[in-house]
Amino acid sequence: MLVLYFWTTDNGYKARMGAEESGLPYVIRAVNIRAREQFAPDYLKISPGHKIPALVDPDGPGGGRITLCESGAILKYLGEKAGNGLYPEAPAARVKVDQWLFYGSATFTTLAQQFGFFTRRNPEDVPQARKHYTSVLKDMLGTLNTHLADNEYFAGPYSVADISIYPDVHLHGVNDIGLGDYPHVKRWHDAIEARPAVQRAWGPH
Ligand SMILES: N[C@@H](CCC(=O)N[C@@H](CS)C(=O)NCC(=O)O)C(=O)O
Repeated sequence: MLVLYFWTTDNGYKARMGAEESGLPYVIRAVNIRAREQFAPDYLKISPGHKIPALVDPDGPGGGRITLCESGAILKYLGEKAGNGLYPEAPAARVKVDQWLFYGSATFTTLAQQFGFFTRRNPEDVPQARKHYTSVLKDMLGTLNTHLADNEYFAGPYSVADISIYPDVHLHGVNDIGLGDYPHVKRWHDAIEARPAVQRAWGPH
């Protein structure tokens, strides 16, 4: 049985959405990062950079146990293991899924987290940083909106690429900025939000 190390953050929800969409049996182990549980020596063996999410598969490729951190790598692993189209098999289809999967992991979430820090969590108000990251997030939402004007999902059918972008649109786009200026992002967000697997992933754990 897969074990997903999870906490209720954007990256945590990516992995949980991937697990739910995969249809593979899994259990959740909560790692409370506010209580610094990510620094437990046993957990560091799975996630050397003390981050959630992480995944352990006792039945990995070749039948051996594998451990994995980084939400993008976890999404790709789950998609490949599930073989249900979440991560496509055709090399040509993978090219664009990879592009948007990496955009979600490396660009969108990383910068959206800075927005979250300077608008929500930093006890000191730093107006210049707040203004900068608000403008960065709006610019990225504009990029997403332009792409989604001509595409139902980011890279062909619904895939791990969409999952890697969804949580920060849900958390910061919907709640902080609002999607009124980004109608195509709203259409895409609402379609994903309605998926039963996504409802389960964002539900109680
Ligand atoms: N690039 C990583 C980032 C993971 C990450 O930033 N995790 C945060 C929560 S969203 C974390 O565990 N922080 C705790 C820490 O750094 O000690 C991914 O996509 O999984």
